[in-house]
Amino acid sequence: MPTPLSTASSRDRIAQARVVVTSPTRNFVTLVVTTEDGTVGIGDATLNGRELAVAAYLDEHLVPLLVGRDAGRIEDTWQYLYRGAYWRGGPVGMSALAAVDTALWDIKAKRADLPLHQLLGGRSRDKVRVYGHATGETIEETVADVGRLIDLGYTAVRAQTAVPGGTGTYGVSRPGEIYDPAHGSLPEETVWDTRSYLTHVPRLFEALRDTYGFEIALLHDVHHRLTPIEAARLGASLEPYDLFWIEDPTPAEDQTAFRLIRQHTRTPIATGEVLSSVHSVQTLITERLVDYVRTTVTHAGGLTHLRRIFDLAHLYGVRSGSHGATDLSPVCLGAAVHLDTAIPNFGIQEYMAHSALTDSVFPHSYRFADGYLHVGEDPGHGVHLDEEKAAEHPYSPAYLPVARLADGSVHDW
Ligand code: CS2
Ligand code: MG
Repeated sequence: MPTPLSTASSRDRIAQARVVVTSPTRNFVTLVVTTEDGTVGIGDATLNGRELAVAAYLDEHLVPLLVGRDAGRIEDTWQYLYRGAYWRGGPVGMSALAAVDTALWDIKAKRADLPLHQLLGGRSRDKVRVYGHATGETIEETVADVGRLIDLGYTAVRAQTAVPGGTGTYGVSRPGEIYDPAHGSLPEETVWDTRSYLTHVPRLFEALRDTYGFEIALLHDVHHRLTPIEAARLGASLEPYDLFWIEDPTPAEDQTAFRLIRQHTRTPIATGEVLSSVHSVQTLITERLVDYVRTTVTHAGGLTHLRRIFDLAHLYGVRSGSHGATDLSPVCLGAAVHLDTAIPNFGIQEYMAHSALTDSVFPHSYRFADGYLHVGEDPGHGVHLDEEKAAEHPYSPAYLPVARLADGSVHDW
């Protein structure tokens, strides 16, 4: 039987794969794969707060299997690393696999001298609609911040506001900083008050509709903090404000919880940013329990597997709404914009602009204009890594916060 090694001409083989960990504003893990003919492809493997686990998985367990393989056999490499591991899936393994997959698609597109979306079937749309983030300590501050995004051209905005009685509310940035919840060598501990939240959030959206009318699409992230019946109540109380979606109303891994939410509200639902496999969204999609699936390139096994998820979703009228927080590197966003451009059932793409420093370490050809991301026409996914600059910003430990209730017990953050 021919093996991948014996069928590849020597120039098609992977000569080297290296992991680069860098922290230009925040930590990123990047896999750099080089073929014998000198083509370089890169993939994002960043898992917020657990970065070095993925770096070690790549360094110790995947890189040794890659060297000498045919770089063109993307599907075979995916199956070999996924099924061959015996221990399948999980966020660490799937992020590592995603980086390999993304780098190999980058290489294939560069060697074909085509932008990646051409290999995924070509354009289904000219540009990719995105939503931005508005935050505030008070309803007034969030209303003003939504206005700032509208002025920047956004047609869709996610709105979060601090909740009276809580601390360090999810989604609210530190003064003068880009929103990034990961900080410090120990997790920050915040206090969560569900009752206060459930009465406060409808007031925010009432104020937003009073100020800006109904044309702007408004989104809200619940961040897995409610029980199914609480989520059902929130969805129903937000119906007058016509949200584009509520996101992660309950912990995403409990797929059947969404049945109960669905019975009680017509507010559209999105979930999936913490999920990494088609199997973890299968019930959500096939029972049409959600409207948008938020899995993304980096945490869901790369373009190969994410495409599989979105194809399943397409059969059931579910659309994509990929996670795009700044803890996913520009490499993830660049690859995602190609997939968003190509698939028939694209819904929306989350977009939080990276810092200028992050962008200088990862120069890229995608660009934001008038509320949309425009995919570049450079060969590959169009995102590069400046290794010299990356080396100036070494890894710096940072953890996501942990939420507790007033009685001190741990809650979902
Ligand atoms: C979030 C993220 O973007 C989102 O919707 O839920 O900000 C999330 O908290 C981080 O990506 C965690 O790493
Ligand atoms: Mg979210």
